[in-house]
Amino acid sequence: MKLYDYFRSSAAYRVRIALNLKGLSPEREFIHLRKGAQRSEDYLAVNPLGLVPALVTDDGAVLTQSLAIIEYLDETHPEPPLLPGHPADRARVRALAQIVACDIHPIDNLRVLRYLADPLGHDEATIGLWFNHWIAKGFEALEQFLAEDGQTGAFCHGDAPGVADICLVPQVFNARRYKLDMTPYPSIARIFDTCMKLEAFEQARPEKQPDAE
Ligand SMILES: N[C@@H](CCC(=O)N[C@@H](CS)C(=O)NCC(=O)O)C(=O)O
Repeated sequence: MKLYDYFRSSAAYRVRIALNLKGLSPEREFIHLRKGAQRSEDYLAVNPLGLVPALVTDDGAVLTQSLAIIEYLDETHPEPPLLPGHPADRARVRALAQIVACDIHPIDNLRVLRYLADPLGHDEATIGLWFNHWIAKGFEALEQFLAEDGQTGAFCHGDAPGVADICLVPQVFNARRYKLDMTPYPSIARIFDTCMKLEAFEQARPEKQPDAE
């Protein structure tokens, strides 16, 4: 297996956590997003989206989209499971994960932030406001779902880490980078702290990656 990765990519961070939870260590190639390597001819031949992560399976299939990759890993390496057994529970976990992966992350992506700067002409402070505004909007809802549902345990769903936690942790890293006040989100902060006590999350953090700057 080979993972196309970048230390600061939160979508790649999700996949790194899932790989660690499954005890898998694929070969890795680092795509320097700030230098534009995601738009190189070589990488676009792997992933025409020009985004990381991408995972090449042992059979040579190229998988894209972090959540699709994580579900592939979960189906091919079922232990420990990253989704619960009951369909309604799986839907809950996927919904929590998608608050981050579909509603927050895409509008705070590097290419969006760059477009806000050029050609739209917004300065760094305004772009910081945009970034945190959309995280706060998503976190308000996520916090409510977590705080008000008895199915929330030590982690987003029960007492074992799963797909929702895998999405939550990298998004909290992004929020911290832009100094978002986390006090309105005590459940998110508590689950983040619980996750970071696990080696799978800790070893996948951006600063611990070989390409970290
Ligand atoms: N929906 C995709 C998002 C992937 C994505 O947006 N990756 C970001 C890094 S977190 C990226 O490659 N950005 C490069 C760019 O914006 O040019 C997934 O979940 O894998």
